[in-house]
Amino acid sequence: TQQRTVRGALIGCGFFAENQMRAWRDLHEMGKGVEIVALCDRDPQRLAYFRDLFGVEAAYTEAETLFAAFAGELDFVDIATTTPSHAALVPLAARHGVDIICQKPFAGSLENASRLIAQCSASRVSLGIHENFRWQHAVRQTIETLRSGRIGRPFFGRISYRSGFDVYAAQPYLARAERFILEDLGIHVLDIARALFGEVARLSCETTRINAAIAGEDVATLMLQHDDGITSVVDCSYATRLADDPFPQSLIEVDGVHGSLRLRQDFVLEIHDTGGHCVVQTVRPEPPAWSESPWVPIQASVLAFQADWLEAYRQNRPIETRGEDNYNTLALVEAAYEAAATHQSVIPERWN
Ligand code: NAD
Ligand code: 89Y
Repeated sequence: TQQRTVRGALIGCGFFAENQMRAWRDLHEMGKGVEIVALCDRDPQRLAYFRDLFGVEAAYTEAETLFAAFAGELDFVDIATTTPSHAALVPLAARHGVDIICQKPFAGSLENASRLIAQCSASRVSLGIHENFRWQHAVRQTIETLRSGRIGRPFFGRISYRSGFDVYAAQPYLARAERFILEDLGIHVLDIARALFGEVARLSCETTRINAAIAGEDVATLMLQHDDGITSVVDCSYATRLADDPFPQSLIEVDGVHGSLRLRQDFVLEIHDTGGHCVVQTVRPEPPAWSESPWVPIQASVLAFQADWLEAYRQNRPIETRGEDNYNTLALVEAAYEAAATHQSVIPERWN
């Protein structure tokens, strides 16, 4: 039987949303039954650019107008705007009864996040956060190998993201943000830490700024103590000069009681056992036709995240990175800023 087409609207036609639109179009062309039928951006030039690029005629500069025009005709909204708009757009979508995907960093504060999660729940709409790094193929393979039990119970982990890539060119707001690497990028790496090792009981963090031309911190080093007794180190930098810059790869080490995992640069996953043997797997992402270097792992993960969201929608199951789950990742970011300011370890808040 033919499955019903799931109809969505995109709000925010900026730099990153282009990936999201291309991924929705791929899913449509794969016969997955999903379509973006309306667009919104408060900037008429960005709106016109997306309308022409993706051939979506219904285009609005105000989200209210879009929802009024499509009353009862939308299944979901994909909110791809930056954080300050979430507090107004999420309740607006919830009031119109549509399921919601919202970009990270969600909501801007734990208080806002908590309120928006409650409003979505009261309106009986799902809230999924576009947290795609745990959907990067190499990261996912590492998570699944660990979860398979192949190296036994883990006791140590390190997730390392060090680059000197000029992220400010495409995302100039990052150079102006008082909070930079932890909120923009560390949030993803901390989410990978949760996906690998579970919730965090306490953490410590030190930060610094190397690039004098930006407002926030561009280096952060954290130590996390997880509920299950695992210790992990998360380290992030956008000030690291390397001839073979790994942007945007996260490199991962996990030591378990029966072996170790090493996710090396360029998509090599090593699985070491207790006998001194090592199996080497290539975990390179399948590049979408529209992907371009060096963004391929992220672009492929956008497609993987949205494919999972669509499957979850059809199966009526929650996605991994639903609002309540993402609250605990946001809480790690908040705790990290507090730990860096006080030089004390901090117990992160947790969704109850
Ligand atoms: P951007 O500034 O290029 O795009 C945002 C767009 O939203 C702009 O065109 C702006 O006009 C529009 N907008 C803002 N508020 C609006 C409102 N109330 N109504 C309608 N339109 C509105 O930003 P970007 O670089 O595309 O980033 C967007 C978000 O995506 C950020 O939160 C960023 O952190 C996130 N991001 C995620 C990833 C990832 O891998 N998940 C990667 C890059 C960026
Ligand atoms: O905004 C960031 C993200 O979410 O992934 C990488 C990025 O584009 C720059 O740090």
